Amino acid sequence: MNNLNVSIIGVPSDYGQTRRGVDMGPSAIRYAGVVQRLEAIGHTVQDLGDIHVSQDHKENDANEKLRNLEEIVDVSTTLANRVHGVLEDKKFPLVLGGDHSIAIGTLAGLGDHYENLGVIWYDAHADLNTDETTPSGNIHGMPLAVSVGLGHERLINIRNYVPKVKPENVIIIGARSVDPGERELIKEQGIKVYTMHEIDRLGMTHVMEDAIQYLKDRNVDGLHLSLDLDGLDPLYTPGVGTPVPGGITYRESHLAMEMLQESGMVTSAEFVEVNPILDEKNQTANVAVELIGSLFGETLV
Ligand code: 4U7
Ligand code: MN
Ligand code: MN
Ligand code: MN
Repeated sequence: MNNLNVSIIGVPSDYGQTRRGVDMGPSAIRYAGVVQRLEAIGHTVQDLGDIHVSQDHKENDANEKLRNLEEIVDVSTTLANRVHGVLEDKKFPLVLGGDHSIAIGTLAGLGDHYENLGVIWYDAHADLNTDETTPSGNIHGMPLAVSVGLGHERLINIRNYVPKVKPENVIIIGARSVDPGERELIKEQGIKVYTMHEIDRLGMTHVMEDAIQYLKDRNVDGLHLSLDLDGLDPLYTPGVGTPVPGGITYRESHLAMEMLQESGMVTSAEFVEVNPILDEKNQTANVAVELIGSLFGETLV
């Protein structure tokens, strides 16, 4: 798959958390050369630009358990329709964030195009909080729960169907900061998780072989990669809002992307949480673009 038609969608939203700057993620990733990188591999790339995101940030949101709910419903709805349109045009959607709340929109645009979508959630966090369990009120900690149909009804009903993905078709990779409510959901919903423990113990090769086989056994007819740059150790990707030490290495991450490429299963992807204000010389956006290179078929020789 070295001649895909890739459509890039930027989502300059920081409404899912409280640190400004992650809205500049799409610019930082473009500046790091994403379009040229994909074209050099042989893909045809169309940059659709950024979707419209309002910029009226409130000082104090009345809704402490669902900060910026209205804005996030707006962004998600616009993004979902854009992503769905890209699929109907038979193109590969590549979404650039923005904080991880944007995945609510991405998955709402994908889920009704497939019968049995699979999702790989590459992240230090599980993003399985709801307005009832959230310790922060930040919606970027909720998108995976929302996508499996749990949480506020405004969020789960984007594009009017629930859920966007079956919980048993979801695999989390890289988890090392999981809240009590999220642990319960993982058990209750049967979500597959490879924490840092499994990555240390089995090695990334084994983890990815298992993950790919699991999704094949489940007969998924599409596979979305949602990659939060905080899945990597902050040593490699310091420009993220919620860094957690003890993360996935740079090489392990390339290996994971290369194995996903080899599987031929990935049908959409998003790269989120790049915050250039917290970064060092655009290092985090550069890593994002390098990983995109491996995911889309770049080889070393
Ligand atoms: B990210 C957190 F409490 N779980 O809900 C929360 F630790 O998209 C963090 O993965 C969420 O970066 C991190 O606020 C969301 C917290
Ligand atoms: Mn995340
Ligand atoms: Mn349709
Ligand atoms: Mn995270």
